Amino acid sequence: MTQIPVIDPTVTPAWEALDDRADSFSPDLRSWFDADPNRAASWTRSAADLHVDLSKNLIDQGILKDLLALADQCGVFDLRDRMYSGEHINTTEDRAVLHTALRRPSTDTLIVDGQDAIADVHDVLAKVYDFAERVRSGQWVGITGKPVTTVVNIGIGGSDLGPVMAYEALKPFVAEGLECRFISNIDPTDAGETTKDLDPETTLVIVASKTFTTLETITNAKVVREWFLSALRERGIAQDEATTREAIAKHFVAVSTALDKVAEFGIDPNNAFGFWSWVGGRYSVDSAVGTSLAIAIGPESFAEFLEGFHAMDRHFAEAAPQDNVPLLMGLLNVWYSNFLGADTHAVLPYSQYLHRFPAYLQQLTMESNGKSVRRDGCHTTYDTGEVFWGEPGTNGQHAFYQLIHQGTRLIPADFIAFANPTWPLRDTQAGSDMHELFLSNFFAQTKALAFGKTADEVREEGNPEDLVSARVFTGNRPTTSIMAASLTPKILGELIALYEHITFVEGAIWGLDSFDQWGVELGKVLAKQILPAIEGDGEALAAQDSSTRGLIEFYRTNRH
Ligand code: G6Q
Repeated sequence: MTQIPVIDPTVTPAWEALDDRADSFSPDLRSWFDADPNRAASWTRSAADLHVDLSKNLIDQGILKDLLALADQCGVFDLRDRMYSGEHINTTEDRAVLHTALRRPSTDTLIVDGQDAIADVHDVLAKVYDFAERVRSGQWVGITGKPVTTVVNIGIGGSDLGPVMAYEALKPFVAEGLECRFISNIDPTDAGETTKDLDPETTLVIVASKTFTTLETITNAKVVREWFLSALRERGIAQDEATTREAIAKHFVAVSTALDKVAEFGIDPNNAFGFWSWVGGRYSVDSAVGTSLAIAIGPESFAEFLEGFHAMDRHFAEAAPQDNVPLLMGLLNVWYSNFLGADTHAVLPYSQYLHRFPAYLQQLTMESNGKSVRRDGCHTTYDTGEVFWGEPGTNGQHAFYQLIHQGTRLIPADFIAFANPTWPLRDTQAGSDMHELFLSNFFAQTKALAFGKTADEVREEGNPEDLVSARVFTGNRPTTSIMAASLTPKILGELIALYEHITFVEGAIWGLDSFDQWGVELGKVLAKQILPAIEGDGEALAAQDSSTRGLIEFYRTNRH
């Protein structure tokens, strides 16, 4: 098994230096900006096509120097290189971590466990692209000869959050006449609502599951197959075994690493797209798990999406530490979490298309770094894994921004915006460009958070003295502004890879295996054990603790 040196970050000289700095730290963004007219320029970086302004963070050159030393002393660069080269850095599962291989050009070679991973990736990509093209062109038809108009992706967690987020983000690139829907929850509402107005003759179902054993996904897949066949039968279609098999073959495909289980389910393995154990679920949107997206936006746009990831991968691998944006953003998160007491981190996209991006990042960051045991089995003595959360601007401004501006907690926030709108709408009466109204909020919010409003400024506005303190904004609320020209497939790939690598950096500092997810397991096992109690098995009910038993009894009494 690969041995990864584990360093307790708290005993490094850099950690001690940062601790000392934090003790006497009194940030003052107003005076820092006044004293240094170049502050914005000197803290702004480019990463692929992203323009990243770090200047409104609570950081100075001394802190930067210590944070970079911390990365070095914790072995971040060594671990990054091991990841890229295919070493088994997911030590608890003894697996390579190679999402970066999913987006490398076909001319590259990377031998992992005796197999060329890049060649494998491009074989599957070619199959996905060919399939996507056939669906899009109408060459792939259903059992009654009709082309596909709706793709239903059934998956959960990593097999859902990425595809649905990217589909929503790239709606303007979706082919006309095609729609994707997503079923993830085992709450029957999800399958019920998603299929209720669907035409089975024009529906293509993608069952996406790495393991093909996930209860939610397999149950939803069976339920949707049932709906599909009975809807066809009501129309006099698929009445015998042969046509039933043909209907399933034409309307159900799978994405999985377990092709034997796909066949057991009844899906033709020829209609299955594989991936590999070295792709973690939450790092899989750019593998065959993105097949629904590839159909929706087409192979050309999907290839651009992958190019975006790759551009950010190269930046993370090649940019000098002081210019390396994922490294800097990951280190800032460590600074805020471990030295300044931040518990959460907001991600606030000024783009309605990115409305699922915070939810996607919640899985990426919290499933990766929500851990309290290091690779060496020792408990951490420091905090890890901030709570990531957010909503698109400007909606959040009228909801929870109050707490970010004037609350007692430190909440570092990433603001994301694009120079060009997809919808160039105007308020003709006021003569204003809507996108400019929108972006004025983006610029205003980070300014207000950084610089606040002093008591004297409040007084100068003519406010009565007894209201002054309530209207003061302390400022010094840290933000990072990320901008790009437009939200394209390539830019989306860059953004996702940026956060993948930020997550990597934090996990590496904290000594965690960011690529396992044992915390997901316990609930899965217990749910299976509890089901008989719900179904009426007295012995299983008696075996429960008193609270769980009481809740199940309430359920059994009230279920009609
Ligand atoms: C992601 C996790 C988890 C996983 C789901 C679905 O990193 O492993 O969210 O993606 O549990 O698993 P399957 O794809 O195997 O159904």
